[in-house]
Amino acid sequence: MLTVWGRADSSATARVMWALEEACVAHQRRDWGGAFGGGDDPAYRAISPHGRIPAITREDGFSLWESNTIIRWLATTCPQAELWPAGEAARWQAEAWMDWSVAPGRVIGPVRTAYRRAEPEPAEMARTIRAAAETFAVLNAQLQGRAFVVGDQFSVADLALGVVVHRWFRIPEALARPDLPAMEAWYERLRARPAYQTNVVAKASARPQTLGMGD
Ligand SMILES: N[C@@H](CCC(=O)N[C@@H](CS)C(=O)NCC(=O)O)C(=O)O
Repeated sequence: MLTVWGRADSSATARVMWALEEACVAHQRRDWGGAFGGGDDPAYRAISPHGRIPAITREDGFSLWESNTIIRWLATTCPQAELWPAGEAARWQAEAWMDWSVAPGRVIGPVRTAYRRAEPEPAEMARTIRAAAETFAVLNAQLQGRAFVVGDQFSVADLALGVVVHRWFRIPEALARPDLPAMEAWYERLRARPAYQTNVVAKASARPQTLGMGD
């Protein structure tokens, strides 16, 4: 059985848990990182060199770290899950969007920091939301006329980007988050997937003090 090391409310762990459930791969999760600690454990560092979560291990000694790399491994070792889009062009576009997925991850953090302050500053909130919206607008444009990130097939690209988008839509409306209609329609399609609900929506919402924007 595959073991995922990571706390459930971590975005990177949620991405891997979601992918495993989409691919119907048997797995168990061990709470790790954050308040659970373990990141500095030398045995854990041997499988995750930076001590970050998540990592996966298998009884035969195989292990892997970095959530998008774990998703690539999963898509390759479980071809029946059809997580790689069909065709050369779509397959490599999916790789590109996966690599790009760090960009929205970077801009959502400052938004969260700004409105979690004891005394939030409107100018900082507006500036960080504007910067985030510019990045998410790129994804919105890509999703115009497409059901999923690289076409009509759900793929690794959706898995790489779906978690951070949940954080975007958790920004309260009152903070003037601009409308991104194609991205919103895609988000609704993701929300209709049970594995997304269980591993992303439900887990992020478990931390109301952060308005559902766990890290
Ligand atoms: N690029 C890495 C990011 C890993 C990462 O920064 N994980 C965070 C949680 S989302 C972490 O380990 N934080 C420290 C901790 O939880 O102890 C990935 O996608 O796996």
